[in-house]
Amino acid sequence: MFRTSICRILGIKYPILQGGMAWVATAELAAAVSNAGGLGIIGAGNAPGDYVRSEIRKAKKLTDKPFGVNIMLLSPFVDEVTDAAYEERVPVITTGAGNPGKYIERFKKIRTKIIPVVPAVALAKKMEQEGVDAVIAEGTESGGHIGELTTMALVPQVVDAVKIPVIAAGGIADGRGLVSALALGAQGVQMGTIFVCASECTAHDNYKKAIIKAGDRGTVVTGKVTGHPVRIIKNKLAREFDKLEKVSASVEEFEKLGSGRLRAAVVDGDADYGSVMAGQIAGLVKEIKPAKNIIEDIINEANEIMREIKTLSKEE
Ligand code: TUI
Repeated sequence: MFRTSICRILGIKYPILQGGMAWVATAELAAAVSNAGGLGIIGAGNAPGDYVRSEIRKAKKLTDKPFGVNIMLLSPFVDEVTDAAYEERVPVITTGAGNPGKYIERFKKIRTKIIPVVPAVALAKKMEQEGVDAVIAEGTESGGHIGELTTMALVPQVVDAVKIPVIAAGGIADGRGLVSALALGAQGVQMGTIFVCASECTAHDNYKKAIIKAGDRGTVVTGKVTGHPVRIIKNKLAREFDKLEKVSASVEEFEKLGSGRLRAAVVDGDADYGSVMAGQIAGLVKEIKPAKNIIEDIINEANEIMREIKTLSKEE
């Protein structure tokens, strides 16, 4: 059960992708997720090509299963990161924060699967025309840089607009989320926040604790005026962003406040003034456990729900 088209396309056991989160999604996390039957993804974020290349090589040593690299298209190093992923023949590329159009042809030549994140129907259609293998329809419930539409509204509209497989992301962290995404027509899910709290994730413990402590209203969207809104856990940094918003500060002031803050949160464990990116589903994340247990718990719960649904459909 749950062996969808995306499992066949990517060569994975379960239709579960791990978000390629900047700083957070290192080779260790990606390999653990791939070893557990999902698709682990290394997050390139704003890192230089050499760093990404060494993470790819590390992941190859840690797993013999397929894994991916997420290329963050706003990165100043996007070209060298793309070169590294191409030269290392990474099996799957996901992209975020932009239109990957100019990189598609090159990866298609070497049969790398390419899966862009799309925040709206128009980009999904465009990507399909340009020959991508699938799209990730990511709702505004997600952590980090987000679009405007909710997962519930976005996913079925993208599903209806394209023929390629759609992967749902945003607000998903358990079996209920997986079954819901499949009900909306998705062929799989991508999850970020829950995998931050995988034991194998190298993010600082304070980052993980902030997610575990967060409730349903524990996140906030910052930096809307910059054109790149980012969802983070409410903390002192979030309040500073709020102050800037109230005085209609310039884009430069927002960018200055945000600069280096993700690294501070993930690497140094600064949960007060760091940018603790996490999705609205943080309230559902209660513990740190191995990636294998995260995935198995999700699949078991999803199977249980499917059994319940079948019984329900037989009742008058
Ligand atoms: O990319 C993400 N999430 C991210 S990237 C990131 S690093 C960052 N930090 C500060 C500011 C900006 C980035 C942290 N989290 N998710 C995938 C995603 N892609 N969300 C939204 C989009 C997106 C937005 C617009 C994808 C395409 C797009 O297209 C615009 C166009 O050119 O058509």
